[in-house]
Amino acid sequence: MPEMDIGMMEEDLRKRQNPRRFRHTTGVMYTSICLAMRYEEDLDKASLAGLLHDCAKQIKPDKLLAKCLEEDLPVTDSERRNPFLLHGRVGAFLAEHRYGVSDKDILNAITWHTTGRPHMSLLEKIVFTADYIEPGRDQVPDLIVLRKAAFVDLDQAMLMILEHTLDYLKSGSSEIDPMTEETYIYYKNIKNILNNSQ
Ligand code: DGI
Ligand code: FE
Ligand code: FE
Repeated sequence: MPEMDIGMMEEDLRKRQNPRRFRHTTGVMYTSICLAMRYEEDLDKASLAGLLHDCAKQIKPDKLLAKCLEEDLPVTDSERRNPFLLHGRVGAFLAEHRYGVSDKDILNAITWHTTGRPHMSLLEKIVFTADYIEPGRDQVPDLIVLRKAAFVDLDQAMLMILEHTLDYLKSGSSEIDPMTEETYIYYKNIKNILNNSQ
């Protein structure tokens, strides 16, 4: 396993990603750090997870699927039809085997950053949210409200992001992955339970 510090990983990604994607990558890293400060998550874990979350994004969808089959990584029917969704899973594989990351929470945050999943850890929610609100993101509705919400109530921000994503997917012809839908229902229920108990 290679010995790499985070600075070396950043330099490696700068070479592999186009400038726009690399800017997004560092945007997600710093936004994850900010959220980690707010919610008292480990800053080093947030830096690594944010930096590496899209480390497989530049790989073409057919190659992502091939890599999963080659390495025996799980692939759902929906992912087989929409293999770009696998950039999280392959990203986690590369984080472990190319960059030497062994922390399961970091690897899970990378794996689940696109669809989310029910019962996400704090770090998983931080990376999922940072991916959506980082400073370079545009063309997203309600960004001002969403950015503020992320620093007030992370589960509320999760719900808003999932709502936006589902609206966006329904307005086009993209297939909704069952995990995105499940995650949405999970966070909607969390908010309902909390609201009803107040
Ligand atoms: O990799 P990024 O572009 O930074 O962000 P991401 O990994 O969250 O991917 C965002 C894209 O993924 C966006 O175009 C919406 C899409 N997406 C999220 N959930 C689903 C989905 N696409 C499909 N087909 N199905 C989903 O459930
Ligand atoms: Fe991504
Ligand atoms: Fe991203």
